[in-house]
Amino acid sequence: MVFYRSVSLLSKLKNRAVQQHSLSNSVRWLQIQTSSDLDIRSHLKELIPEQQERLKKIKSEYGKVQLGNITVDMVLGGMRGMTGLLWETSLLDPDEGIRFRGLSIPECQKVLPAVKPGGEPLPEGLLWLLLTGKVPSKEQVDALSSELRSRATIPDHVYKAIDALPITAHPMTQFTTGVMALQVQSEFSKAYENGIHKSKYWEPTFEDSLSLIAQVPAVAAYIYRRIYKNGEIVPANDSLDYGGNFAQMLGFDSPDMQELMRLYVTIHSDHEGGNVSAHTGHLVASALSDPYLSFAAALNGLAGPLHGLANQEVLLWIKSVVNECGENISKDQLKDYVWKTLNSGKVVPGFGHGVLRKTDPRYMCQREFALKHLPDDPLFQLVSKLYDVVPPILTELGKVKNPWPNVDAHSGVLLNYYGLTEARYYTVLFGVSRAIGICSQLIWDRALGLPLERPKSVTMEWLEKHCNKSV
Ligand code: NMX
Ligand code: MLT
Repeated sequence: MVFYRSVSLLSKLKNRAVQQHSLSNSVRWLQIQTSSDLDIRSHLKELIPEQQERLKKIKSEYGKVQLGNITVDMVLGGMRGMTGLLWETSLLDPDEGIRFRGLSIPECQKVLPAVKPGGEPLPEGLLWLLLTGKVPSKEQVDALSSELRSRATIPDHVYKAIDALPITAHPMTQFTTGVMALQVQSEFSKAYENGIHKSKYWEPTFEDSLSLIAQVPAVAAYIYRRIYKNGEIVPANDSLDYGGNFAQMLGFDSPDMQELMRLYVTIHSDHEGGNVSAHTGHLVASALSDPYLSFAAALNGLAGPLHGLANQEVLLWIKSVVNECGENISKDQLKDYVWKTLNSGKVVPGFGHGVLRKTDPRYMCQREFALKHLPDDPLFQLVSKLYDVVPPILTELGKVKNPWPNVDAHSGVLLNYYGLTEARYYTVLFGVSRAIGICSQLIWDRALGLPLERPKSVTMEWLEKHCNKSV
């Protein structure tokens, strides 16, 4: 009997292993269920020396290989196209979009464990993937879920720090304040004060990162309930997973909204290293600032309208379209509205990107979610019309490098449909998700011993002199 069970388990594991291999060679697949196999720390302990050796080899063998020429345009143009950062957890292809440790979003939807078959991926599974490069089993994801739950209690002073702000303060200001208040518990900063050896930096960074990831949903939910629901707090439900519980604490218990939150948190988590929030987190952490300080800095970048705040801007803009022209606006009226926005010196929020040159796959998977769950929603139909109307107009402008929609063009109408209608809050949701990507990389920053980030800057005078010499 035991023999048959083992054979069937082995064949199941083999099938999954074959499936994994065909998806990506960069994702390793280990499925031996021992108790330490369920503990993500033991995986990291095993992986770190191997990856340190890999980095050493790259440095010694390829240290002098050129990765491209730096032009004046790049220096003046926000370093676009300049390769300058190491970021292990994800890589962005301009045409294909994001891959998390080698896996595209549709691949993650296929292989990461879900609550029910065919359901949306569990964000804890993505966290496991980002940290280890391996697709976890459901048991490993459950173990990580319960580890996160065990770290999720928020000290009272955090609520007091948030309560000290006026209720009218922007939700992102309240969120960053909450994260800064959590910082007093940092294991890394205590360990540093006590003289920890640099080879051990990753360990308290791991502790801080996991606690931070565990705690941000409760802080974010507190802010939502404080501002919009008269401060009536909804307690956590410990039988739920990370994404489901976050929806629950916000006050939404419908299974579809829980699924949306799982998808939302998974797809917003990481977008390689150069985006404003990830880069800021990485830069600040390179000074050995702890994960709380680094992530709070990252959130301040996310709060900018060209970055994460765009999700708020999109829904407000869509609602202004509806206010002025009604839900059944024609494509011609919509064109006029887009031109009016552009002619008043504003951007069309939710369109364009610093790296992507095609429709963002994060937009596409949200569109698929909408087609499945809310095909007749009038705001979804408006978003679909914008998909037809905006790109040709932006192309006509002649200067926009990517006229296609990004992740923020779609998220608001999905949240709005399930009752989370307060657009000013949306960037906080993005921030909760981004903790997963930024903190995963911070652990690797310390494990790999990455140095202080300090690029060279120059003046206009320096550029003029240098360029005069070169012609
Ligand atoms: N609407 C109007 N103009 C635009 C747009 C847009 N959606 N996108 C780019 N442009 C303009 C841009 O402002 C710039 O104009 P100028 O030369 O007069 O300064 C010109 O086109 C060239 O910009 P690009 O090189 O195409 O884009 P860049 O890499 O500089 O910026 C964004 C990327 C994302 C900041 C830009 O496309 C944008 O402002 N989009 C709207 C805001 C948005 O959706 N941001 C969210 C990005 C995703 N996220 O979550 O972070
Ligand atoms: C992100 O998710 O960070 C945005 O798409 C912006 C970027 O990648 O630059």
